[in-house]
Amino acid sequence: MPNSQTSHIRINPNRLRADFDALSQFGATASGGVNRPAFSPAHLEMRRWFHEKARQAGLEILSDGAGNHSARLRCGPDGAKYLLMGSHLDSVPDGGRYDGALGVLAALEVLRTVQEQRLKLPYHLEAIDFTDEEGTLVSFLGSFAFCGLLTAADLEKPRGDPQALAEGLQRAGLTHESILAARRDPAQLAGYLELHVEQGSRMEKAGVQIGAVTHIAGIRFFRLTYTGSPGHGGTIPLEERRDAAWGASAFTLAVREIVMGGFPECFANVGRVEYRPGFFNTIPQQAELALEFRSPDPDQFDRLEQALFENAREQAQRFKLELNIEFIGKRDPARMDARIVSAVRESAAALGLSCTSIISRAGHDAQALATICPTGMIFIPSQGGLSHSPLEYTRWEDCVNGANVLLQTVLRCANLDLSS
Ligand code: HGY
Ligand code: MN
Ligand code: MN
Repeated sequence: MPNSQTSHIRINPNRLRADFDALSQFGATASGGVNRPAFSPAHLEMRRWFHEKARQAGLEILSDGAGNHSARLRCGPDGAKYLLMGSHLDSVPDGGRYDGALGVLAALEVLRTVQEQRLKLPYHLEAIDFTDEEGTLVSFLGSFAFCGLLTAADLEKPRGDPQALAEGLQRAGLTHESILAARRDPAQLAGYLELHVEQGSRMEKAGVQIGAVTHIAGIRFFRLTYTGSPGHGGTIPLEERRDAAWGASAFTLAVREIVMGGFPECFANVGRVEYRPGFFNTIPQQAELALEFRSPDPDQFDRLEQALFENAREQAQRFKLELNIEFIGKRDPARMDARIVSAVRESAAALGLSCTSIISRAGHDAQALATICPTGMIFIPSQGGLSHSPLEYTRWEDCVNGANVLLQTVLRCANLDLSS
């Protein structure tokens, strides 16, 4: 498989479209995007919607202690493993409609298509929605717990607001204990496939329809705090100040120069700077920065980290500040399973679609799953490369192409012995 009997099978684009439009209403913003941080009321409501859709389709429903939930189709022999597909239904604040949601809905659509066609596969199928991929609370909370990678410290010192995490868990009826016990036995998994929008402009610029992801860049995130002295912003001579804002600002600009100057494959972002006390007329005593940086390559990652922190310390010295660097978390670079990458390429070719190998610069649940089972990702183009924005857009025909490549890859994986 696919053989002459299955290579013509396609997902139902109208049903997928209806689901996509319905889902885009949850947390819809006036600017055309969505706002559904993990465990927000809009996020929990859309999860009930997913649950209901799966139930209507006659699929089994499964939830775990980390809030990951799935629809399951038994289409393999008794005792078979599950081939998992999915992504995430949460969004960044004021995000776009496609990031994550499309992958979950396409997975559900593949299950319904296989069910309607009464196909028998060597594995069962499961469409999963992972919790908090975007990290408004912890980052990859669901997929890390699922893969046994989450630690108690990740929950005790989350990257988001601890109060928001506590309240969210309460709303969702989950606890730290239930999350840490959510690990799935990898022996039950045949593999993991994720369809996602590229979130960059490489595919659009190259005019290519499908991306077969070969690697996913790693992410490291840190909190840096510069501490100086408070004082009157209108009276203390500038050369006598210990102004934390100066250290933070000089470092932020240096981040740009370091990456652009020596790390062409890498990215870095200072996504938030908070000054304390934070008044017009008081010198900032403290500046706290949220820093993350990304690399597809472990060696470059270490060199970049060294270069960034060397500069951070230089700025502290220059402005007579103290500096505290706190490690918050990391997502290691991941390699996709070569057999699945080939299956994606072959599926695209069989559907008459152009395909390129591509490295994912964004993070995905797939990089957690790659640590426990054969994993692959399918990309489709993002218009203008925009994502984490209400302007995120992918042409509908590309979404349908992606879902069909997902379906045909699922069928093609039946010819692979993914257990070896
Ligand atoms: O941050 C990321 O790369 C992803 O969108 N969560
Ligand atoms: Mn995503
Ligand atoms: Mn995202």
